[in-house]
Amino acid sequence: MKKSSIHSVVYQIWPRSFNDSNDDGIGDIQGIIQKLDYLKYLGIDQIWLSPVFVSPNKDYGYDIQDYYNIQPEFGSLEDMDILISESKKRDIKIIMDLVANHTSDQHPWFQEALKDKNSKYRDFYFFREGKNNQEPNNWISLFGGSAWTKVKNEDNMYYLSLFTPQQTDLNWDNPEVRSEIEKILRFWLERGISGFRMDVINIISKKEGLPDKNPHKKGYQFADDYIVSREKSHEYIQEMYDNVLKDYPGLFIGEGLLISPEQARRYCGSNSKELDLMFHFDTMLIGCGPLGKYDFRKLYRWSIKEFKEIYFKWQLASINHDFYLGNFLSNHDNGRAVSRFGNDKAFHNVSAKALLSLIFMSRGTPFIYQGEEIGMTNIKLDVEDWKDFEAINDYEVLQTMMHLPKGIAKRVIQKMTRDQARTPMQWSDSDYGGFSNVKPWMIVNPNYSYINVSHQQVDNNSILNFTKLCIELYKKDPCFAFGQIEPLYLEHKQLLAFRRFNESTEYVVYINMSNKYIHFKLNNEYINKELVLSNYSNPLLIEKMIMRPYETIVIKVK
Ligand code: TEU
Ligand code: CA
Repeated sequence: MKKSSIHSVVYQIWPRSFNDSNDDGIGDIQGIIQKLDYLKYLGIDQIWLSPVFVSPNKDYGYDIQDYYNIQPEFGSLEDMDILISESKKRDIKIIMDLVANHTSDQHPWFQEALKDKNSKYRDFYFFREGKNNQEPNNWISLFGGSAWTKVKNEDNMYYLSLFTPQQTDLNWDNPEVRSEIEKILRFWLERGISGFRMDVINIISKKEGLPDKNPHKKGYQFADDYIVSREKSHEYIQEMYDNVLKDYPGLFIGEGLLISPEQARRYCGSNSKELDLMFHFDTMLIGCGPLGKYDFRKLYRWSIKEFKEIYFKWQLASINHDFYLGNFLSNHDNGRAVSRFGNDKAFHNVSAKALLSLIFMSRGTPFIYQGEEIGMTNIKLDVEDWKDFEAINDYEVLQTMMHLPKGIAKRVIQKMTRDQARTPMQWSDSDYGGFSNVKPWMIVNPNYSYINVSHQQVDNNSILNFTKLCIELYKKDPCFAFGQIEPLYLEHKQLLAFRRFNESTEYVVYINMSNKYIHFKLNNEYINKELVLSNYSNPLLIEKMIMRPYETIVIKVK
């Protein structure tokens, strides 16, 4: 376990929408370099860079065609080297995104496999014959529809692609595939990056023989335990650790699709020889039906009670199972946190701050996503504005397979589409939010005129300045990253509260998650203690405590 990397603040950049340096409407690496001073001023320690490798953009970089070169629209290898060295000068580390469950169908390995049935690359992937004029099995793609795509010009032949049909699943059972992945890791680590976020790393192994899931059921089935956290996945990650990761001091984070705390311990517990941190997605799936984010049966209604349950389940599990979590409420796959869990209208400022305070006061490593530090919000996106394959595909699937009327299907997608997270970063109130001098590849949220970095830099009361305070507080005391956590007021319907402590220090955190005034009795001991964080002016610490909508306070008890 690497204490210094875990006790650090990570800022996620989705490069396409971060900053455009050369006026083509697309964010790029030089654009990131231009903003390094801003990131330094914020106080972050590490950048997690969503994929910047050559990609045909079927899944905006998560479909990689060449792992050793940079996407030309983002720049060149030289630009990447400059980014690494300029970041180093500012004491900022770079974590790249390893997408190795699948490659793009344009990757030379896959192209070779298509061209020549006898090529060794055929076994880099899953090519299988269909059964009874149907796909080889009944697995569903995580983006809807069958997980199999028919090979053109070949009879009855399919390949496996658990995401888009252009993201072809790699066969990790093939040792040559694994050594190619290790080569990629070493190449970038030697170039000076300090770690990897590993895309869907817990589904790299698939059940032997690729059998039907729930064969008696009709329709495509989620393969579930046939792909998630199989024993072999652990084996392969351990091999990667032995051969590469253990030689580098950086941070290796796994993206866990449907993981349990017991599995998290195996992936990243303090005795694990696999990774350093894990993300879980339970909070992101709150209010969704059992089929996931486009399962609208619960109408995305969620309660603070459920939110608290998930929160404490994982925070306590991280202690009981001896691992650390990557704590986040936003990323490139989910709508904006303030729009979902806060109130982006009447309480925009305070609710954005309340949510940020939760991320930073939690046990583990805080991750913030570009724009979260200024409280960027969701936007009403028309069908023409959608850029994401998942949104476009699931719009069809919802109508044809789930028989939803068009209007409802549209509302479901609008609410949950990943495009919400991908509108350009709002730097200033000049045209296109200062992201670019030309019309960007994607619509800019019109609220850039008042939600933007330059306004917030000069406003003491801004979300941006609050984020800076949270970062300082988190970094100053390792108690936040590593200390114990004890829930308080578990039964309270609006209040999310807990104690954070170790041998030497102790804090109490109170967050009103609602838009109402709430009341509770404050422990007498805390009344004269130091208030170290608050999102309203003049909070009073009194026994008959009243908290205003989305008020958050942190008291240093010891
Ligand atoms: O996401 C994996 C994942 O779990 C997705 O299915 C996620 O649930 C989905 O985006 C929800 O809408 C990772 C990446 O973060 C995502 O951007 C990629 O599209 C995906 O893997 C495939 O590489
Ligand atoms: Ca550009």
